[in-house]
Amino acid sequence: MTKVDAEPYEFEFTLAKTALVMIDWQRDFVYPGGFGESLGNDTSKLLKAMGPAQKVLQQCRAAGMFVVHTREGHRADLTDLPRAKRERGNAPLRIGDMGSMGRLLVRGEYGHGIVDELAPIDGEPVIDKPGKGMFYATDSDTVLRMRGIEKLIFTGVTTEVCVQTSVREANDRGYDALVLEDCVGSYFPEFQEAALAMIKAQGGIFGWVSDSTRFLAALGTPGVMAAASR
Ligand code: TIU
Repeated sequence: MTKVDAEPYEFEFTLAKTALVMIDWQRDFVYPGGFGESLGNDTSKLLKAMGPAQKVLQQCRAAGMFVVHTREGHRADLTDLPRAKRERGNAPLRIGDMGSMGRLLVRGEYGHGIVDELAPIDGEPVIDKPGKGMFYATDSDTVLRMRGIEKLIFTGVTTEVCVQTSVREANDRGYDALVLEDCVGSYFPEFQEAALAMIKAQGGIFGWVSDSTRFLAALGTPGVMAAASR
């Protein structure tokens, strides 16, 4: 059992029953010219979480942890796009419209893809989701349960939208969630803070919060860890 220093108290996990979840690290959110910017956001605000998330991804891979990635997006014909999601707001460009990285939030477009730094490798499922949460209208629960996964460690964007929605969905499905605060990014610093506070309040009503430094210290040097578990 590995113990991570976290709030509201230590998060315990065993490697074989834990997955690293990389939420929506897509160009559409992180770079100018995509969906995030079309909503009026400053995409540069998300970049600082990418370095720590990359370090966590590399170390989890080295340790042999199961890794899953998600992408928010829609079919090219937009038949899975609710009217409300397309029409709400007054964005100049909407989902399905052409931006500088291709059609916004449409599967297969360059902007819909995951950034090179965090790109999935063989053996890491990529879950395409039409909504904000990773469980709604996806096979996330099946993929995780087939592997016996009980605990989820989250990085991704944005903290209070797709990460928090996924954490809440995971909580209702019986998973324990740990969010690494320097590995999740928001366009709004005040929402980042509030979202993390909500997750760990009331004795961990939705889960735990820690950071990459404390998590990686607990994970240890992968070689040592693998030897210890033999
Ligand atoms: N707008 C915003 O903050 N986020 C999203 O629309 N999707 C995700 O968080 N992935």
